[in-house]
Amino acid sequence: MVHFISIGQFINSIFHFSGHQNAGNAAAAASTVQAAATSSAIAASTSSSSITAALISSTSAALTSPTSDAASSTFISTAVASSSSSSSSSSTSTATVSNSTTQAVSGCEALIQALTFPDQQVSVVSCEDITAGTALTLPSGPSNCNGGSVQIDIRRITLNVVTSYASSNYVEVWLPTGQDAWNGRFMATDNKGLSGCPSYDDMIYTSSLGFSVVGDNGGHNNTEYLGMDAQQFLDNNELVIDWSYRARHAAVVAGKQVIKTNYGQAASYNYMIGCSNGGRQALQSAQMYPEDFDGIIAGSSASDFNHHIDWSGRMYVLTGADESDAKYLTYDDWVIVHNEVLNQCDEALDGVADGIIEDSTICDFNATTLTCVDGQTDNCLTYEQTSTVWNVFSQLYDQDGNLYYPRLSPGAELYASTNGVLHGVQGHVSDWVGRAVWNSSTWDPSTLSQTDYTQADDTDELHGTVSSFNSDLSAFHAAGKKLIMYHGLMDPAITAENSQRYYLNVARDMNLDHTGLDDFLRYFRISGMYHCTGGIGAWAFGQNGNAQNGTSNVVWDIVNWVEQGEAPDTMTGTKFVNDNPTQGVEFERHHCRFPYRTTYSGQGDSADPDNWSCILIDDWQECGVYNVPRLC
Ligand SMILES: [Ca+2]
Repeated sequence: MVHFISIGQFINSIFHFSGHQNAGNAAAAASTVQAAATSSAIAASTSSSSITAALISSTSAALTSPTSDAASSTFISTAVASSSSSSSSSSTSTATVSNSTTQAVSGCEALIQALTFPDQQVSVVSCEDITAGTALTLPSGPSNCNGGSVQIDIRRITLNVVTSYASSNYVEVWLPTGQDAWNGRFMATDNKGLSGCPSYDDMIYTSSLGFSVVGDNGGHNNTEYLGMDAQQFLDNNELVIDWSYRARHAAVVAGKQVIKTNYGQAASYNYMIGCSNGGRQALQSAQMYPEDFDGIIAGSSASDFNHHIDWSGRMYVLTGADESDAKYLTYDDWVIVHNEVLNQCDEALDGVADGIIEDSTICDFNATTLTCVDGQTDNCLTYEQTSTVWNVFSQLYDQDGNLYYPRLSPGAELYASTNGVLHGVQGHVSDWVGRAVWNSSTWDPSTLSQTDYTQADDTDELHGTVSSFNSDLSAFHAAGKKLIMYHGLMDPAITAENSQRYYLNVARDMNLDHTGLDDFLRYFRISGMYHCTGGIGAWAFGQNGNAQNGTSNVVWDIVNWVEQGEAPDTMTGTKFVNDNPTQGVEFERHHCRFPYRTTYSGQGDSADPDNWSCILIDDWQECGVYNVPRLC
C-alpha cells in the first residue's frame, strides 16, 4: 500500500534523514525535493513514462501496511507468471531462462505506488523507462562515473536507502521492460577501488544478458580524482562501513523488493558479479550474508584488504619516487627484469616460450643474476636496484614473522611498472591508510611502517571487517550456494597469490580437500591476464562486457552450476587477434581450477587448447612448491 505524504511532510522527511549525508546524496535528495515542490511531480506523473517522485517507506509504515505481495497484487492483473519454459540445456553460452515475465505494473507511477520496503527506510529518487542506446550519467555524481549506454530497454528506478544515522546509499535498479526481456534472475554489481561509482559497465553487460540488475555508489560519491578515491572517509566512519559491506547488502535487499513488485514475483535466482574491490565485496557477501546470493563471481579479489593496502603502499617505500633515488628502477630497467623473469620461468617451467608463465606461483625467481659484474654496464642493474627487485618479489610479513600478504606475481612486473604500482604513491593507499585508518588528511605515505599495519588491523572491525578474509564459509556451503573465483596471474595491482591463499585457508579451516571444495568453491587461475581483464594470455571468458565474445562465459557458468548442477571444470579463455573479436581468435586455453595446473602436453600447437590438460598438484596443501615461500 502506498504511503503518500504531503509535499511539506515529504520535504521535512527528506531533510530529516539527509541532513548528515554526504554531499552527493544530499544533492540528489535536494534535486528531488525541488522537482516535487515545483512541478507537483507526483500528481503530474500519471501521464508520463518518466517521472521524478518520492516515496517514504519507514519500518513502522510497513508494519501497519499490507504486505508487499498484497500491495503489488493490485497492479499485477496483467502479469504473466510463466515458469513453464525451463529446460535442461547444458550449453555454457546459452543458459536457459528459467522463467520470464512481462511487467507486473504498467509504468513508473504504478511501480512507485506499489512499492514498500519492509525494515528499510527508502525514498524513490526517480523512475523512468529508457530505451536501448540511452547514455548513462550518475545524477549529482562525478562525471568520471558516467559511461556507456544501456543495450536493452529498461525501467531505471533510483533509490536513496538509509544505511545509518549519518549515511545512505544511492541505488539504481534496472528492470528489463521488453516482452519476455527479463530472464527471471537478479544480478548485483560492485564498486571498483574505493570508488563511489555504480559499476555501469557491469550493469550494462549483465542487463544485456536479461538480468534485472542493481548498482549503487557504495554509500558515497567520490570526487573527480580517478573516480576511485574516498576522501570522504575522513571523519565519517559510517561511510567506511557502507563502502565495506553495508551499502551492498542494503542495495540487494531493496533491489529484490523492487523486482518483486515490478514483476509480481521474486527473481528465481540471485547472483553477484564483482572484480577487484568488487571481488572483495563478493567474498564478503559470501562470508557475511550467505543468503543474499545463490551464486557469486569473485574476480581478482582485494580480500585481506588491509594487508593488500599495506602491500601496495609498501611498493612506494621499496622503489622510491624517481631516479634521484639509487634504488629506483626505470621502465627500461624493469624490461631487463622482465626478460630475466621469463628466462628463468617461462619455457623453463611450462615448456612454451610465449611470454606467459603458466603457473607463476612456482616461479622461484632469483634476482641476483641481474646485478652488473666485471665492469658490465648494459642489460644489468646496480646492487641497490637488484635489492629493490628482490624486495618487490618478497612477501610481506609482520614483525613476528607472520605472513601479511604474498609477493607480486613474477611476470607481472612490467605491467606493474607502467600502471603506477612500481612508480610513486598510489592514491587509494593515502585515502585508506590516511583518512580511513588514521582519520588524517596529512598522513605521509613515505612513512608507511608496521605502526600503520597494526593500526589498520586494529580498526578492521570498526571498518566493517573490511579485511573480508574470513575463511569459514560453512553457512554459505550449508545453504548450497556456489562461488567462482578467478584471478589473472599477471595482475600487477592485486597479486593472484592472495586468491590462492584464500582458497588454501578455506580448505584448512573447513577441513576440506579439493574435492570437498569443488562442491561450492572453484578458483580459476588465468595465465597471462592482467587485473580483471586484458593481458597477453587468453583472458576473455565473459567476466565483463569486453570479454563476452569468447567461448566460455563465467556468468552462464555460475548460472548453470547453481540451476543445473553443472559445475565448470575449466574456464576457456579466448585471446583475440589484437584483442579485437572481429579479427579472429589468436589462441585459447582451458584454464584449470586450482589445485590443478594447466599443463602443456609437450606436443602439438600450444595455441590449441586441447594440447593442454589439467594435472593435479599433489602437494597443493603445502601452500607452495619448490623454494617458494608458503602462501598460507
Ligand atoms: Ca609459457
